[in-house]
Amino acid sequence: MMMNFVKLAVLAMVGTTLASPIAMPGKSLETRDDYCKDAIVRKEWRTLTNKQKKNYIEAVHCLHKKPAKAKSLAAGAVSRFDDFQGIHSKQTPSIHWVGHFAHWHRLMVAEYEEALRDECNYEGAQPYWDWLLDVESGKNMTEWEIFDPVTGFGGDGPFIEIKPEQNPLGIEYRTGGGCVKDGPFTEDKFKLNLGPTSDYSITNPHCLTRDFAPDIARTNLIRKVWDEVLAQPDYGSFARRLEGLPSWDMKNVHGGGHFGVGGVLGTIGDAFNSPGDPLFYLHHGNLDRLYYLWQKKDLANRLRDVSGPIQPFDYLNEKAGNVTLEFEINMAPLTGNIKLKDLMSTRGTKLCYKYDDN
Ligand SMILES: [Cu+2]
Repeated sequence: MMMNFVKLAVLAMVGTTLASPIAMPGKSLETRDDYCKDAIVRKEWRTLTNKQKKNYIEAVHCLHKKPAKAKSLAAGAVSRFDDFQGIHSKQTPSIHWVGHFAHWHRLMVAEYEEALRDECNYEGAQPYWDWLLDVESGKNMTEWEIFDPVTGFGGDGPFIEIKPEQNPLGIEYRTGGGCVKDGPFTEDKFKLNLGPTSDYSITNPHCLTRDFAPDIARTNLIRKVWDEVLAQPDYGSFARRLEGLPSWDMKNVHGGGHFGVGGVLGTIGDAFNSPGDPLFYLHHGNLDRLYYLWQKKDLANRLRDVSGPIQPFDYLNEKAGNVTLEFEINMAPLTGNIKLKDLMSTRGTKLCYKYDDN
């Protein structure tokens, strides 16, 4: 409601022809959600046509063939696709269970989307994956459209036995673990160069793995948890509920996607190397959509509301303070420093996209 008044005020001030971005003197930009006028529209994967799906997958392959630009960051990176995995790997210890979790990943997905568009002629927006639809369908994971070998990302790997000490999160029912068997990202077509160890100075070509854990998906990717995230009264509690805990004591949608698909041995379940699975960007696209849906419930305030610890798990601020709008995310050398206030709006000064359902 509040936002409608703000919008009306803006329209009254500048007239009704808002063809180009107009800076509002005296009004800080982080409170605006309509700065960019030609926002691209992010859609749910299954709503794309087969041609659009093909174009997206081809653009990912294209990025995977372009030479790396950020070798100073991870010398083992070979491709532009690796660049993004490298920046996440390097910063993993400082971007999870912190106040800037949602903004950091929002920016990463947007930069990836921009690379697909600018460097690989992809004309669409970054799609997202609404896993609630799959879980609620009651179908087996192997039948979910997103894993289709022809129109999706391919499915599980073959089952690999593990020892209990390999499974600190106690993921009980797994069906895979090996190299993805079908679809566009099998070993012959697509190799990861960084990981699985933390030495990113070496190039280590290996396959994309998946290790479906259907019970993790089925119990975490549910509307009850989604609604709990949406019901949080402020950003700090929102971010905390979004990430949950690094255990299954609290069901959570972030871990549900990573470990439901990645299990114990799958790439997307590896906290450092998870962006090696192209599905990462659709999962985080959906989490970003959730962030926007939450913001929209009280947009005027939530375009300015940030908090949460600078240091991981430092919810009592014993080590450092909370992030503020002036807090800077550093994705160098992929992007320069960017303040949280420039990432609050998906249609602000830095970002320019929206979602199909809001
Ligand atoms: Cu992450």
